[in-house]
Amino acid sequence: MNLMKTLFASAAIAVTAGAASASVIFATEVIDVNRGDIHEVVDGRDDVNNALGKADNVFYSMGVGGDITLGFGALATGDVSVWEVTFGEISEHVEIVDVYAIFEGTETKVGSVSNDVSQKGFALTFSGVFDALKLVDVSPLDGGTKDGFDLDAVSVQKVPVPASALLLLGGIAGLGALRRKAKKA
Ligand SMILES: [Ca+2]
Ligand SMILES: [Ca+2]
Ligand SMILES: [Ca+2]
Repeated sequence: MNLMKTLFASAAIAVTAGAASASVIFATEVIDVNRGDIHEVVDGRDDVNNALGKADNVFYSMGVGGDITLGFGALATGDVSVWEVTFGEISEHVEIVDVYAIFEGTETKVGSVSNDVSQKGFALTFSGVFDALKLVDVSPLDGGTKDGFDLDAVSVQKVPVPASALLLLGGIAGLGALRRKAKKA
């Protein structure tokens, strides 16, 4: 096996291993926010910081048609999990968000999350890499919502190191491992 083939083969192994050991991280910053016109101001539900960190039942009400863009302090990939809070009968307060992954300004739709499945977190599968997530409230006006999607928390998978560095490091480390293996055999 020549050097380049060895590098690519071991880099592929490193990427697979990196994905398997990806760690869950929660939103750390609000990059942008536009609260929807239809909303209430009660009990601190207008505090955007309630959407940061782990799910704690304290939430930010997005307002109908509102959006929020969140950062995670690292490059991220899926799964994307979203927690919502609804008090009372969920079927009487239908609330939905569309979720978009943003990488260097380009948006890709990840999927939609409704409040009937996300009270204990709902995971959307997504394999792309992104540096921010945008959630857009698309709650139906006739669904009984008063202030749109009530966002408690969002988690993603951290991409261990910048992909290019991972490829290079993985290739070098893998080469050493292959050499050691070859000596043993
Ligand atoms: Ca709710
Ligand atoms: Ca609400
Ligand atoms: Ca919260």
